[in-house]
Amino acid sequence: MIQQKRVLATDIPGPRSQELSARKAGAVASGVSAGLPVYVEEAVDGILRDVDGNQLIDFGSGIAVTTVGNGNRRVVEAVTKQIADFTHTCFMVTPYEEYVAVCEKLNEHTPGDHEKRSALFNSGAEAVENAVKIARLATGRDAVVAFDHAYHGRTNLTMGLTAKTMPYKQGFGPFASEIYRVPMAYPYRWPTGPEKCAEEALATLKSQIHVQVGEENCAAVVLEPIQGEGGFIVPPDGFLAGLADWCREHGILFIADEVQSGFCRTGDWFASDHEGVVPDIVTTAKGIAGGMPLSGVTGRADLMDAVHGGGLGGTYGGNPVACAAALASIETMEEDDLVGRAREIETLLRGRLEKLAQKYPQIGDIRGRGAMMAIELVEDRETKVPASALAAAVNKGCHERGLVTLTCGSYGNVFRFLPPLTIGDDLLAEGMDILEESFAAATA
Ligand code: PLZ
Repeated sequence: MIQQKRVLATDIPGPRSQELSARKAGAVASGVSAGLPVYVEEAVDGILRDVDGNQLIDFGSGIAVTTVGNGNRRVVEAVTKQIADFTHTCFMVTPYEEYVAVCEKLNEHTPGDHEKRSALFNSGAEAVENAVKIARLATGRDAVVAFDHAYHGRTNLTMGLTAKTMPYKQGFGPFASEIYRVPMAYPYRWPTGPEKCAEEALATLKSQIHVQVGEENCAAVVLEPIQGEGGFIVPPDGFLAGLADWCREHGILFIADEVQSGFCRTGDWFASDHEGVVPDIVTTAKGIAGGMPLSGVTGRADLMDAVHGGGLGGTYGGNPVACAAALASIETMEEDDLVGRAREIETLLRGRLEKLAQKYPQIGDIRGRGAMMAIELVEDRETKVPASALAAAVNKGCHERGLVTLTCGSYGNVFRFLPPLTIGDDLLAEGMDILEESFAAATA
């Protein structure tokens, strides 16, 4: 088993990775690009080992997926056993217990103690798409409200819900109809300042929907309780609760897309828990299954059960191997208190980032919760002009030094931290040292 230690054996990417990149160019569609083209051979917890023998510290978790760590013992054992038992029957043909057990766990851990039902799918986009289908059927309404900076996926409906054109939507239209976009409560960039953000964002949303759509035509509002790809935007206290209240008042369903923010990531089971907000429907994926493809839609029993038999499904949704991985991942989260670990990681990262911000005025904002933290880079703190080139340079610097980092944000100027929750404090601290070195080099 590989040691939890950074190793730089060659330049990054090394010769073997470069060879594979050349092979990729001849075989893989160029629309599928790689942020850090090192080819991984093995990974355990916070370390990825590449084909050149480099060992990189992982601050990305494959975009918030390997929450319980790569090579997690419980996941490996559960998956191995399940593969030996059977790999597939299709739950819609001949069902199996693992699917039911995952739905029970989802019903247990998602916000609220009301009667719930769940359905399983393969990807986050598929979960969001099904949540909208269910909301439309249950309400008999068409319109769906989405937010600036939102990311919900790459299928036609979820592309339409996603805000950013390049690279997600450019050239891929026409998009689905009946999607209405409203401003996101984005404290750092709210025109009149962060204090007024919650109240004014809610007022704008209410008035826009009233005038342009009509509340009675709205099936659902879809929101990431902490926005992911759009820049780790944390809405100000009161916004989610106010939104949920307004939805309830008008019979509009509140769909929380917790695909990125869910499963202990933010120091709660779900980001909605932070303010005690109880969504009508929650979508989950990523961290649920330790790297196996699995997603879920969990909602009020009356809504979920409104759908006719055969109305929901798919060949692979809730595949038994993915379900076995999910049960092992959730058990790990429960038994190893990964909610608590995410909070510890926040303390460590926040402390280091605050120090870094004293040194670099380009760090305009530090935000996030738990192990979902970010810094937003700006040209200067007055104008807040996005420093996208600097973000790219720091990112490249981290990669060259053996740290896997990711950027995000509508302007590409947000640097995000998504380590596996099983990473050690030593690797976290070393990662922050590397970030500091990369900042120094990029601003020199
Ligand atoms: N909802 C909130 O974060 C996926 C996308 C990476 P899928 N985010 C990473 C990329 O560039 O494709 C995501 C998300 C939220 C939905 C999704 C979609 O999940 O499993 O990628 O379909």
